[in-house]
Amino acid sequence: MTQFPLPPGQQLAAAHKWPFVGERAPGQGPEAWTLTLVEVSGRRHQWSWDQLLALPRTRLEVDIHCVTRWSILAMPFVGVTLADLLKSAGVVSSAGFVSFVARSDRRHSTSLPLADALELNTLIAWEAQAKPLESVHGGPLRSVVPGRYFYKSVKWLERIELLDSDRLGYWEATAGYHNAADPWREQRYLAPSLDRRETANLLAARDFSGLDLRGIDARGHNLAGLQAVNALLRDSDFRGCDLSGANFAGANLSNARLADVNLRSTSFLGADLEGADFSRAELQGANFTGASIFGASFAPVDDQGQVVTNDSARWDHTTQFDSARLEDLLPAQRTLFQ
Ligand SMILES: Nc1nc2c(c(=O)[nH]1)N[C@H]1C(S)=C(S)[C@@H](COP(=O)(O)O)O[C@H]1N2
Ligand SMILES: [Mo]
Repeated sequence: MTQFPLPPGQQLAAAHKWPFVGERAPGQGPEAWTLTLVEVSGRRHQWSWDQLLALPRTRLEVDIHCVTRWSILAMPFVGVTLADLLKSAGVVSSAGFVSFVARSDRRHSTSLPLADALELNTLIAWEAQAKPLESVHGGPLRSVVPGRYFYKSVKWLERIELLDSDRLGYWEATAGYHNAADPWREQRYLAPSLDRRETANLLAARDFSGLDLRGIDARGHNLAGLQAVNALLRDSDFRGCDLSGANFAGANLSNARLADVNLRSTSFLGADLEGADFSRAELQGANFTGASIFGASFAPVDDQGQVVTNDSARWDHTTQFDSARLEDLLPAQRTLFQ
């Protein structure tokens, strides 16, 4: 069911431009897709493709909320609910957790408390938008967990494991994604903790190159000329900084807060700027060539989802944008560049 307004910090993407995020293709395996369920006891159940299609079907309209700030409302999925799948196997489980495991090169997975997964109406889906699920979106089979950030929905689902104790998923274990992932509470990321002193030393040295400083709070500092090549700065907060002439080539600044920042002649060559906020920033001479700007904001949006042009970033002919990449902006943001 569609809920309005959007969860905090999310913006609408166009339904016909469903972005793909993360891994792009499944790993090798037998051609015929099967789904395996492993109980806590180790007991296994397996469904062939035909057996899956014969299970009770559910059509669900799911609001997709990606942690990099784009949402698509009411995406229609068809599949079998996790509850019906368990029922069909005669499994009544008191397991605490469920892990969804992908057939992918890195054995991608994600987990949830089993009670939450059931209550949220988790779907094992093979169809979206009335078509077989496309491979980039996890076809032939993916899990879909309504009411959680989309990283809780695994593409190329091949195994479901019931667990007594939780086993963190790939993004949760390696990249600090929040394990609870509730978009209404903005449970996006956990940052590694930097102590005050460490932060102060780093800010004074103005060299972040190659460092993992996710979530760093650098608000209001003079960081002109900062070197931050290939730095991991997701979810960092630079609001009100002077970052003129800084070098963020290859850096990950997804969801970074860059509102009210002086970014004159700053380089974002090939940087990941998904979900970053540039409201009211000065972008004269900045270079966005090769940067990924999906879900980035160049002006805040109001309650109606319209951009507040008065609070837009400022740029001119010396700002370098890839026109092709501007197509990736969410519809409301794109209007700024027309
Ligand atoms: N196997 C697998 N599943 C995955 C991922 C991944 O990298 N590998 N990324 C997750 C993330 S972060 C998101 S936002 C969604 C993206 O799904 P989409 O590409 O269909 O939009 O898949 C999730 N499931
Ligand atoms: Mo994501």
